[in-house]
Amino acid sequence: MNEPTVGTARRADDRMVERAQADPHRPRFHFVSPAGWLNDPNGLSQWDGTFHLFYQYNPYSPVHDRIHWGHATSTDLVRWTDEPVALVPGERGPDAEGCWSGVLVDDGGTPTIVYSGRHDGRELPCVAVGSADLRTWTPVEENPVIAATPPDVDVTAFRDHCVWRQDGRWRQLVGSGIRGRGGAALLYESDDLRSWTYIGPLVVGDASVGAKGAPDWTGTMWECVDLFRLASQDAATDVLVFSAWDEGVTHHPLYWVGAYEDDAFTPHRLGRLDYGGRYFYAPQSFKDAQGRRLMFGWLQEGRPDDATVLAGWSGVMSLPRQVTLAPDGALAQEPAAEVSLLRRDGISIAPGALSAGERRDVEISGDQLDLEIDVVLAAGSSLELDVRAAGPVDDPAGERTRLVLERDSAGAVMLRLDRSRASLDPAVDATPRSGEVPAGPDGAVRLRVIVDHSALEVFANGRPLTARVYPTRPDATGIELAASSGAVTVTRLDGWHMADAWDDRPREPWPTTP
Ligand code: DQQ
Repeated sequence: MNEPTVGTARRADDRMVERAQADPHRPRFHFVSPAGWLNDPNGLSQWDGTFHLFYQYNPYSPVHDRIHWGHATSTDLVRWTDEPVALVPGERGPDAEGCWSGVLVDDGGTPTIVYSGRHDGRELPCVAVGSADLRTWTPVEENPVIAATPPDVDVTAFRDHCVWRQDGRWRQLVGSGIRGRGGAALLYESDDLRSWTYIGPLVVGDASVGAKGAPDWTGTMWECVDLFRLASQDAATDVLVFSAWDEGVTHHPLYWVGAYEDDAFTPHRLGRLDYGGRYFYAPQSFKDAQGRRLMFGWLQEGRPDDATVLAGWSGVMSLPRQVTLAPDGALAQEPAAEVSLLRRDGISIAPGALSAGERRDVEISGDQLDLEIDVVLAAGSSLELDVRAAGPVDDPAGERTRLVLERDSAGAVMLRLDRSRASLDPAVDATPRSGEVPAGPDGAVRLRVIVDHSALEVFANGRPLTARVYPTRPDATGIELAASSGAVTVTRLDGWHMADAWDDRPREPWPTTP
């Protein structure tokens, strides 16, 4: 996303919903907005058993403009009901140019949103209180509740919030950056969510480390900061997730694993949250009633803006992911268990050993699939898994999205996404993606691949790679396995068709109370 625009569109294009529903690239079991624009997940929470997903939303057009908060609820995290739009930019005042990202907290029983109000081209923290059913939201008179950025700090930007209770008081992080240094999370404290005291920077990055745009470059501003504690068997670790931003460019989500103590966060290690980079951007997480740390992120588009406008919709919400601490101290992610509620008509096969150069069709096909594959890679071997495949493998008129797992002679395993032949449309993004996969000495990798039209979510031993693909051929539904080198053994392949999460009723850009 480039620097968001501030336009004045207030009238929906009347065929937008129809066009959105007819688009073959629109996912059928990921959450998408009724039509128009969707970006970050906001206000993730569970109240009396119901999950609430709010999101950055433009109900008028599929462009980032005068952002509202859309709202949907679910009891199982996969089938969602549209709720009335929660926040609408004011006619004037601190959020007249948009209600940007934020969180939902329980203020002694009162649902309360802390968000970034945009006005005069900059954002400041605002608060809105909700009715008991979380359907009606009223911005408070004190907005903006923090009227200026901290004195004596030359910030690159100041927006997005992480708010929690600590020692009987509220604490808040605001995403920011310090000019000439790097991204930052700024710490505040409050008794009432309305009046805030600046404590100082919790942690500041160093934008001079690494090449600008490298996959782990921390950027000049941190969007959507999210601080949480994760417990493993014998230790608790603090995690600070942020999305690295620089001069209008949304780079990628990263995380620090470290220790939060005494108003400071000591980073121990930096990790890439998702190897897809900007295709899993601005994530937010929450702890559900079972104690799981669940996360959603925004899958940005990979086709040009004019194609998106024609399509009538933009932006996909990821499936819910459970985040845990991996044995190597990094984060592990898997789709939440509820995703399997949508599985239908499974197949279970054990393809066994594949010799170098051998290629096999898998007897499941489609554009809504969930695959689980256990593979053992000998040193120097690689497995190719083609999804959304049409045509013979060497056919220039064919299409195929290729995932490659390769193990080098030293035993290191890489996951790669090759979209160079994913679409015959030359205008869509085809840049490759890759990242390291932790694997034991036996080279075993558990792969989970979820295909939902243009949305692709892949997990290799818990490391995710998310992307978008736009095949043009209606028959681009094939699945193929191949060993491109060395000895590869596929010990298990389970696959399912995935049911639609939506019925065929047209969705309303301005949903009414269900
Ligand atoms: N999107 C929001 C901002 C946030 C950015 C605006 C990240 O609050 O920084 O829609 O995608």
